[in-house]
Amino acid sequence: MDLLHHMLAPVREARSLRYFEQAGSANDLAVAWIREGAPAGAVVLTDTQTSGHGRLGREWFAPAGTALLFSYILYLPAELAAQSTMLGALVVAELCETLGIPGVGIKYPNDVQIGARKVCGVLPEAVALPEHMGIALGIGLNVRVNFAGTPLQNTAISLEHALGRPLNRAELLDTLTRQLDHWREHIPEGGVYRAWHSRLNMLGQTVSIDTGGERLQGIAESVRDDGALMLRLPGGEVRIVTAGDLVVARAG
Ligand code: BT5
Repeated sequence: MDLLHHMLAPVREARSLRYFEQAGSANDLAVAWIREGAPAGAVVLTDTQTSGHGRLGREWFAPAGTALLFSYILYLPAELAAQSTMLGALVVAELCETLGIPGVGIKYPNDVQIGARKVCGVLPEAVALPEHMGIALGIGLNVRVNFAGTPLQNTAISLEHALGRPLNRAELLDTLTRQLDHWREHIPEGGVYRAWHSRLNMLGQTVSIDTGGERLQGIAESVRDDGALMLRLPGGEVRIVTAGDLVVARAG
């Protein structure tokens, strides 16, 4: 077990940490903590979740003892809140690179991939406060999830399988949260956006995207700092797409 109390000591030295062996959802607990006045940088960590979720209420699969499931609390002006997704994906991509894993990239809008497989999903949930937004930045990182025989076996991957050696989740959490502290200061000057954008792995490719009602296909040209995708349609027109699920159709 790599989330034992003493292993989390370095994390606790740097921030307020609430750790649960089991919770409904780390994000839900962090949202409640924001309403109680949580300090920036505070973290809710859980070994397993009974209602861990992704976007649109999708289930997040993470058996006990296999994943890093946490929610990092930060406060941003409303106009920068969209960059919290970028912040989360950036620190995980950086971690993978530092570990020496090849083929790391970010798939718009919120996945970190190794090759074409998802190793991490990011889900920010915002609370509107009088002066700014409180954000519970949920991160689900597969450390040693065994996907064999699950519906995710061809689309998901775990860090230890990519790396071929064991990792310690408490150490990974310490690294990630320190990088979150560091990079969140660089959101206002565009540093996070630039570092995130340079890691996008689907730019220039033909993608199809479900915008919630409409299915569009085109070339993913760029993503703006407000998180909107610029999609060049077959007729040449560029459409600004603000949300949706992106499928890479083929290499462009
Ligand atoms: C996400 O949603 O990728 C965001 C996941 C965020 C999870 C964290 S854990 C801590 C915090 N507390 C929470 O309750 N949530 C956050 P989305 O883009 O909607 O992707 C969900 C889809 O990814 C599912 O429908 C599956 O297809 C796939 N999926 C589920 N579990 C996966 C896993 N462990 N690895 C890779 N893919 C997975």
